[in-house]
Amino acid sequence: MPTITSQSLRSILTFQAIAVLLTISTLATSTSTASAADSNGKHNVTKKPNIVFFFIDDLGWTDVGFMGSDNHETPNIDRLAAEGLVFTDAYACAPNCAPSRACLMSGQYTPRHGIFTVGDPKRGNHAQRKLEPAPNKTVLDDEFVTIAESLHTNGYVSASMGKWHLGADPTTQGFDINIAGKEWGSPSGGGYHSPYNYPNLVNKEPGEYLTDRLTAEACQFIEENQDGPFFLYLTHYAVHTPIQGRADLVKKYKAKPTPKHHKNAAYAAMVESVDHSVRDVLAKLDDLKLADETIVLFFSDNGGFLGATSNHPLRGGKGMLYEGGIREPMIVRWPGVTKPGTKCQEPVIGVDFYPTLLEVTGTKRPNDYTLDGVSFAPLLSAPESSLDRPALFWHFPCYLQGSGDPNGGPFRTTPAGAIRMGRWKLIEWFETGRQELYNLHDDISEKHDLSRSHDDKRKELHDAMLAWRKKVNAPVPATPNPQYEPKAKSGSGNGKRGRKK
Ligand SMILES: [Ca+2]
Repeated sequence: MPTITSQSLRSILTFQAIAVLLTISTLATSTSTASAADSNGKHNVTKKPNIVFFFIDDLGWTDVGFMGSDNHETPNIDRLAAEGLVFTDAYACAPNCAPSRACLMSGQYTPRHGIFTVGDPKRGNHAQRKLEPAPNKTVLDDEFVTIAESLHTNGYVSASMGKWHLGADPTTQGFDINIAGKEWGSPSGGGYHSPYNYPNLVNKEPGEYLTDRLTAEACQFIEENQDGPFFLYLTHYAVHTPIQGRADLVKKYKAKPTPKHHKNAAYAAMVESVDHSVRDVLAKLDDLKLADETIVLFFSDNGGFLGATSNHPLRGGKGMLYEGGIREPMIVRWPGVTKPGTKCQEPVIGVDFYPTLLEVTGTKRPNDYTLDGVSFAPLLSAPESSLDRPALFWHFPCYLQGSGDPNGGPFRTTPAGAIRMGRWKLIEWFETGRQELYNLHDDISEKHDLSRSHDDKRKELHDAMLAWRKKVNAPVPATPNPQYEPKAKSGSGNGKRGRKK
């Protein structure tokens, strides 16, 4: 919980942000409306900023140039980073798609909405599972008040363009417009090249590339709603499998020397198409003179898929609670509030976006509704400050096929939970009770398990995780799987491979 001191600091920082905003609002040309306040009355916004949220699928922590990719060319994303604030310790709420998205949209951790994984929580050979995993939901229940529904109460027009994955149609969850979103977790409307069959997407040129088309739709939405305020959730299917890039870009990467880490030419092409999306949307904001009154966010839903990319220097990838599965590139650009070229090392996580967007837009919290995150709005103008939050949590009571188990088992993950507190991170494996403790400041690659040498710290984090699980009523698998056959367990896997989705 924030202390009185931090609340005071927060008020000061917020006041500074508002002062800057007041300055830029007098220069702006839009006519959108005035003044609102949150439930505490502490953040008066004189002008409602537009929100453009680039939410990329499966993008790894180092998949973009500004994060150190050794191959992917992303000059426009790099420009966005240079013009805004980069969060170095930003996390998805889960190591795979649906739960991460459910947390982002609902503002609540996984145990509260019950979307813990994608599809079947028993993914993998049943004879190799020691435990019965927790039941899983695949649809975000209507009772959850999404960020789009909240922003709607404040006059925002919102569009979801691309992957939804939380039900049949995002317009049932507060979005005014849905382009291409369904329950699908991958581009199931015909892949990345037209002719395809996505909701509300009429086929145009044969061979048209989906990422390009969603970008064009996004630009049209901005143009049509330029009087604002608008919330554009540009939730690209890219760079999720199938790995299909634009032919001209694939050719370009195939002609380049083979890099050490990011070797897949088609995947590199997919990343570059995302970069083109950022290029075109930023250009549209510039053309319409909206850049100064638009908050641009860039984030991803889980770590890079090891069948297609590397998250070096992070350990693991999509489907794991190691850093490679959950740590994300993240940028916020809000001219006049964020300072160009700044970085923030304060840990933030998917559930923080909801309260942040409420604060920066002056939108009221929904009545009697839990928000698990903390607004990172104070960090935008003061990135060296702290949110004074005790810890971040993950809860994944499910199995995912593909290797990555620290004991050499056949799963990317067995049921597990994790906590990050300051520089420390603890992972607990529910099958065995094994715990791993890492000091992320000294060991970002999670190579050195300190659980035995730092038992007091291990216990401190474990106790905090247990208290959190109790608070959110998190199910911990404990029932033995009657079909478990100990001899069925293979010894393959070293934490670096994961071929299956
Ligand atoms: Ca994903």
